[in-house]
Amino acid sequence: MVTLDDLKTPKTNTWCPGCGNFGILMAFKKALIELGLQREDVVLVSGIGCHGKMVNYVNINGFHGIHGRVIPAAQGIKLANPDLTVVGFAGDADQYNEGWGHFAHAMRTNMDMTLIVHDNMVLGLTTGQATSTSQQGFKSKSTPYGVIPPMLNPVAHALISNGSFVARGFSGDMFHLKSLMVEAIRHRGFAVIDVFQPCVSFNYLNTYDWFTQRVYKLEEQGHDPTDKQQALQKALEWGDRIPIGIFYKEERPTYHDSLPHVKGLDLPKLSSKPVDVTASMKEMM
Ligand SMILES: Cc1ncc(C[n+]2csc(CCOP(=O)(O)OP(=O)(O)O)c2C)c(N)n1
Ligand code: SF4
Ligand SMILES: [Mg+2]
Repeated sequence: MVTLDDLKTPKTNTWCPGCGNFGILMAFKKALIELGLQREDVVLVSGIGCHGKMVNYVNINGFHGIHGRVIPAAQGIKLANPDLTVVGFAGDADQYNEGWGHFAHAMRTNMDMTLIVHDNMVLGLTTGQATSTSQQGFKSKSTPYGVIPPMLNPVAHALISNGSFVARGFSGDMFHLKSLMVEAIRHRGFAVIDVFQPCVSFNYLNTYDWFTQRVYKLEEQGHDPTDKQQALQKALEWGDRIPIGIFYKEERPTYHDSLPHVKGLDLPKLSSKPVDVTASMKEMM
């Protein structure tokens, strides 16, 4: 059984003191322990940004990809070895700006993996520019007079793109977030959790206090996570009260279930002996 000590790495943590990323990191480690997963069976894929350093702080397999491309890298890993548990960690700019195109298609495709988005509603690593989830009026280095367009709603988009598991968490409520991660990783299919993650250095609007005063748990309000219409209505709520929890989940065939011919072609199970391709080459000539 994996322990917190096993999951430690020798890397020095360089996140700002009080950053919401700490809650996500601890929730993930606790989720791995609760799930009883072995370190060698899990792969963490991250993008570029403060969130991307997750790969340095959890002692499991890791792949630090490029900005906006967490999903394709994670999908490639899962395709090559479907026995692995693959968890992607992306930033809001990473996933909802540069990697936006991948988001909707990942929902439809329903590959069996988890995506966790550190949604601090700002570009953290590049020192505080506005992003697509920044609120209208948010003043930043790139928007000194305030953000003009309305913010993007990732939860609603995930639902209308046929996401099979759509949730939202808050890093200030680590135990609740841990339970969402456990459910998401157990889910057969593509699971996404958008996580409110206060950036204490560059987002003075959406702070711990701001979220704490607003968030409420869907499961405490009798929400039915199998009702898509209700989920969509809840996803559109924003203001004095903002829901967190599981908006929607459904069981449906995963990408691998729908591709019987790739079953048994997992790379680690294939022989590494040289194959004679002369006959195939002749056929093509
Ligand atoms: C292809 C590419 N485009 C842009 C950048 C510059 N860049 C580095 S981090 C970053 C944004 C980080 O913001 P976010 O994804 O929200 O992560 P955070 O730092 O807030 O965790 C950008 C635009 C890059 N490194 N690579
Ligand atoms: S800049 Fe913001 S997101 Fe990045 S480590 Fe500091 S507090 Fe966290
Ligand atoms: Mg960000």
